[in-house]
Amino acid sequence: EVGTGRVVWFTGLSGAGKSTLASVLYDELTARGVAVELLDGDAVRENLSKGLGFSKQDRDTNVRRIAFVAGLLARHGVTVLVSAISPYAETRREVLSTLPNPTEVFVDAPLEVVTERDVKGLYLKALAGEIPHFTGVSDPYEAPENPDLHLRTDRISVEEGLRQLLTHLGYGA
Ligand code: GGZ
Repeated sequence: EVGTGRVVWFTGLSGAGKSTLASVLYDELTARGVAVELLDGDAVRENLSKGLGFSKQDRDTNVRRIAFVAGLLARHGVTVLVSAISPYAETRREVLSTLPNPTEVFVDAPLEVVTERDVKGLYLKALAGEIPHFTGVSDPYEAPENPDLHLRTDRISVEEGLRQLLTHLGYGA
């Protein structure tokens, strides 16, 4: 292997705070001079996974593509932050097992909380039946049973989440 990269994989419901936490971690690591890259669900689906939908097969394809790219980067010393719902436990387990130095971060807020937040108005639409296969509403989310880090974003601030991430990853506060 070349370099000492790693993959930090954020999983959780839409609106739980994956992108927010990945983004503040990205900024902090960048400020510390770490070579870091962010593979965020939205950007990935606009580019690498354009045309994929939300069936189990398409979500698994999306997750496997992300893991493939994350692995290439990590093996060249990059710290890769992945933010994707990645709802299927078995698929996460499978792809994480192929990645160097994987960390699974469960970004967790109860469905009532993310529905209440509804940053993008998607839950309102999903609950009205306007978005089929919406994770947590009409499609499964299989929570990690043993995540490396479990962040309850309804109980802790973004700053506290960042602090726990940095500590867990060995960067101190
Ligand atoms: C879940 C959906 C759906 C459905 C569109 N189910 O909060 P967002 O808006 O910005 O992020 C969600 C994103 C999910 O893409 P991922 O690539 O992370 O999902 S997966 O890992 O399962 O492949 C949400 C939006 O797309 N979105 N339709 N039906 N989220």
